[in-house]
Amino acid sequence: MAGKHESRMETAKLASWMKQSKYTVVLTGAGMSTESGIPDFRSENGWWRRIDPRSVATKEVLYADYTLFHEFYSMRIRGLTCCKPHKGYYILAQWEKNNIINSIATQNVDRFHQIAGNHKVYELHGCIRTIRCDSCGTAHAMGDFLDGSGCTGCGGRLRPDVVLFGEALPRDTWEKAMTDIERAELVIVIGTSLQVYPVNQLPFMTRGRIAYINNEIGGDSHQFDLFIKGKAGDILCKLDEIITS
Ligand code: BV8
Repeated sequence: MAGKHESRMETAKLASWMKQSKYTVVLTGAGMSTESGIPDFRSENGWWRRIDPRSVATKEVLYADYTLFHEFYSMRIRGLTCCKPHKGYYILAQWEKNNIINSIATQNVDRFHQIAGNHKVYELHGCIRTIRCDSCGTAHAMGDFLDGSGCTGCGGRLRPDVVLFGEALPRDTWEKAMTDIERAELVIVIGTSLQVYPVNQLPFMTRGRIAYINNEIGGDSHQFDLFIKGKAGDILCKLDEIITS
């Protein structure tokens, strides 16, 4: 794996690409939030290691085992209350403000990008902070979900506005993210194993370069023009130092 020195070279190279690029899009996954204390899904202490994704985040479980579904999402929602965006998130917000990046497409549902100040954020897998009735779609307060209430209108099951396995991604959001990525000169992929379809196809739709910042290389690194092994927060700080120096 790249040693310290190589990572520094790669980081300098990415910084130069960012300076040249007129249209840069960032794609983030759960690895962007682990430094904020939120477990990711598939690395050592990720959620899914202990709970198989397809056994919980699905429509089937929502109807076949609401207790499990409710327990899993309540735990994740409560886990959010003591976490906040780390420095890397604020760097991305500063980069949007300074037109260094154009937009962020994220698989994350914690809304940390918006909390840190980014405005053009495509939530490809929805948001865990808002609740709706799965039958009639009526929005409900978080408290209604956490205390296990049913829909006040139709008695249906309440659920977070996340995209469950087997559900389609929000069409408009997907289209916008795809259009941005297609026209991008540079796509920076941060903290994702790229194992979930169809988001794992997104980076490769670009006409531009693809840089991958991750703790580990999941697939083969040849798919990317540049791979920087490291923690999202650290690498974003180093990139920002170079760009703003
Ligand atoms: C759809 C819900 C069609 C919200 C999530 C068989 C083969 C191929 C595909 C399929 C298949 N069977 C089914 C499918 C399709 C399925 C899929 O892809 N399954 C996978 C698991 C095989 N996809 C779907 O069902 C999608 N819908 O296809 O619909 C359709 C079309 C029309 C009409 C109807 C249907 C829906 C996918 C969305 C599922 N929802 N979550 C929630 O509970 O959160 S997915 C879940 O995984 C999260 O959203 C998460 O974001 C996402 C992706 O995971 P990552 O973000 O990549 O996280 P992961 O832990 O995997 O990786 C983190 C990485 O970061 C690691 O590499 C780690 O090393 C690194 N890291 C950690 N810390 C750091 C770090 N790197 C840097 N710094 C750090 N500090």
